[in-house]
Amino acid sequence: MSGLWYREVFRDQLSLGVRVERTLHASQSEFQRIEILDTAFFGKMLVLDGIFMTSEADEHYYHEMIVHPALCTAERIERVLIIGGGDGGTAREVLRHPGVERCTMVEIDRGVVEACKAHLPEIGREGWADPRLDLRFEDGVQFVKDAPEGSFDVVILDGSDPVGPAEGLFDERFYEGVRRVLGADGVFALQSESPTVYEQVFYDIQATLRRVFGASHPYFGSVTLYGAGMWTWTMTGDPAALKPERVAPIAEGCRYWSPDIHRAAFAQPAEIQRRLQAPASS
Ligand code: SPD
Repeated sequence: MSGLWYREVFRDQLSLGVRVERTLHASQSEFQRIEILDTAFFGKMLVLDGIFMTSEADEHYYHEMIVHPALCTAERIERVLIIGGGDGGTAREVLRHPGVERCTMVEIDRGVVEACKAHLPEIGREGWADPRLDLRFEDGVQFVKDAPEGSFDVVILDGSDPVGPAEGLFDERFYEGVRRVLGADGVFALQSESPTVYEQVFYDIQATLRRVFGASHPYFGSVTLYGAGMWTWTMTGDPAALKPERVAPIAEGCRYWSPDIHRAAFAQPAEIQRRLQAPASS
């Protein structure tokens, strides 16, 4: 055996461990502990406060799924806002859409972006240099409060788990702010956790989106790094509104997302469907 094991622990009940070859970066920012590890299994990976965020080996499952369902269905996509997403993977996928004129990315922690640009450039790639990227180091909750009504077409929330600096991003008032900054047909898409490991968070997100936006469409997939089997994302727009002219320029370059995966991903597991359809689901 060589190297050390790094473990993410879920709810003090379960853990996922990976053997680490080398630590490429470790620092403590104003907000969190930032680590970039080199591993044989996942390649390089980003860890924030002990929570596995993204890895070279499986980042495409997550980033393609948080971006393309919304961007291939929304009525307009010229003005996209990303909250979080400090590794750059979400911005990279957004900027593959030629119809995006400006992608504003609001990341609270400059340290995450700097560490990823220096040690994990394989995630953000050419997105970092795209002139359409407007990168700001600010608190996403405050940014949304201050942004003018109807100033974005799509908002993507690429946050961490609901602990630490990401906690406010799971709050109903924040969702109300997102609704305000979106135009009438705007779409909100977000990572909505594991329905097994973070079961209540998943159902709370659905209930809150329904109250605030009148709709929530969860979709399902898996991301090995998140150690939870099934993973979910959710959007408020109509999943059936796939636009062929949006799909055409990006489909070839996708490793996971495709129109078939898109349609399949919105099929709800029976028990989740029953619970979401129950009158006062929470
Ligand atoms: N359990 C970890 C969930 C992390 C979701 N965000 C990942 C950020 C990747 N850009």
